[in-house]
Amino acid sequence: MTGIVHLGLGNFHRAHQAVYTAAALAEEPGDWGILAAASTSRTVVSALRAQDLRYHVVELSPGRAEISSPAVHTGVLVAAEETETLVAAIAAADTRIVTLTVTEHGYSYSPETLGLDLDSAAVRHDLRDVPPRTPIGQLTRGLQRRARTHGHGVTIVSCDNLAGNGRHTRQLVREFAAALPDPELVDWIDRHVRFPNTMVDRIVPATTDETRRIVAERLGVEDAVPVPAEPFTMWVLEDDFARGRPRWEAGGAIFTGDVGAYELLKLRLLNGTHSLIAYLGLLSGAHYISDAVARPFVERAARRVIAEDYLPTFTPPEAIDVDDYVEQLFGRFSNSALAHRTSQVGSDGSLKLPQRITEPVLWHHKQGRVAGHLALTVAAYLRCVELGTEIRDPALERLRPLVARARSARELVGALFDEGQVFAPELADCGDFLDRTGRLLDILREHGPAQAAAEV
Ligand code: CS2
Repeated sequence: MTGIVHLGLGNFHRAHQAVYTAAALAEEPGDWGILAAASTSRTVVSALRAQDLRYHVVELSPGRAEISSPAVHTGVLVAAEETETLVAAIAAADTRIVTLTVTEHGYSYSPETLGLDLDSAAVRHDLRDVPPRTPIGQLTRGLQRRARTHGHGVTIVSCDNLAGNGRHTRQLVREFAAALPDPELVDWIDRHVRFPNTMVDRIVPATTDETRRIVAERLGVEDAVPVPAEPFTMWVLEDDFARGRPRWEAGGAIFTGDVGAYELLKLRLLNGTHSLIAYLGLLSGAHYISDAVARPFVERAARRVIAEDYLPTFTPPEAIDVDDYVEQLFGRFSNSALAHRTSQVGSDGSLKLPQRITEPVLWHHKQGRVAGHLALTVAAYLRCVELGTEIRDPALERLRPLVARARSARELVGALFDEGQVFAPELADCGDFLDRTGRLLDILREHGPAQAAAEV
């Protein structure tokens, strides 16, 4: 029976929460089947329906592939086409948890204020009495229906790389609810809905023909949508659930009050460093993260951004040995079997970078220091934008005119921070950081990434 509704049926969900839920149910059976919604794409939904909702996770490391098949889905659907079914499922009394992997893009917040982007066409659309298109609209409409029908509480678990993801989701849902003509809804949400913070971690690239080939060769079955993943996996959650949860500990999940420390550890050391590796890799012709980090200048820059710019800015969780964690990270980045594309990690930089670098840049600025490798991260991102490398990014249309207009690298950096609607306005006041970013962009233009990294 369905106990969990999931928004965001991408590879990450299928190699992360689904795997933990399968382990939990194997140890302690319960009504925790997952109904998973893709936002607009039919590809995975049609394939899974044709395969009786079964698929394989292929754990890859050089010379090794371990295959498993988590059988936890009770249904799949396309949110854009079956919105009523989705809202009804979120509202169903049997649904006790709603999980989300909709990426930074899916939360409809303004990058400048982090509040709900009430000016966006999608949010304005969803506030009318119509089938909602945004995940925040779908969630809130589902909650509204719960409040008006049976009134049972529910837990919403964000599994995306946002700082304070539970707290942030709660804020966005409350803001959406407050904008509806329903004066009691915010109060109902406050009393009945929990939003635990979580840290999720597993490198899960896109499916390739090679992934399909491994499954066919090993098991003799055709799986159109297997998921490649690294062996490493981690899930850390606050144990704050309104109506129970699966025994995710069975899959290794950690429940702690200290999720914030894990979140910063991961968002900065893994994700922040990943972005730098991806942009330096793209600028030096590396298609894969493992190829990028194999370049000595990229590895050096990655080690320095961790040691000099990220590590000083937070206190790691007590249970973690940071040196081991960092060594393990480089092992993970170097996993060539994953074929993790630099363009995939480099995509959506306008949404990812603010989550990864804003607080650290401000932290160093307050100490009177410029975080040089964070400046390099932004400069390399801008260089990819101006060269038109193969990254997808919703801000590209907005940024291209700034690129065309700017007469110097420093002017372009100023325009990005002032008018780009990418970073929080406080960053525009970090003049030394902007100067350094401009200087590094100049070096990237004239001498390329290795020279820029050498001159940070
Ligand atoms: C990556 C993440 O694409 C990206 O930005 O940094 O998807 C990363 O692979 C995961 O967060 C790992 O848990």
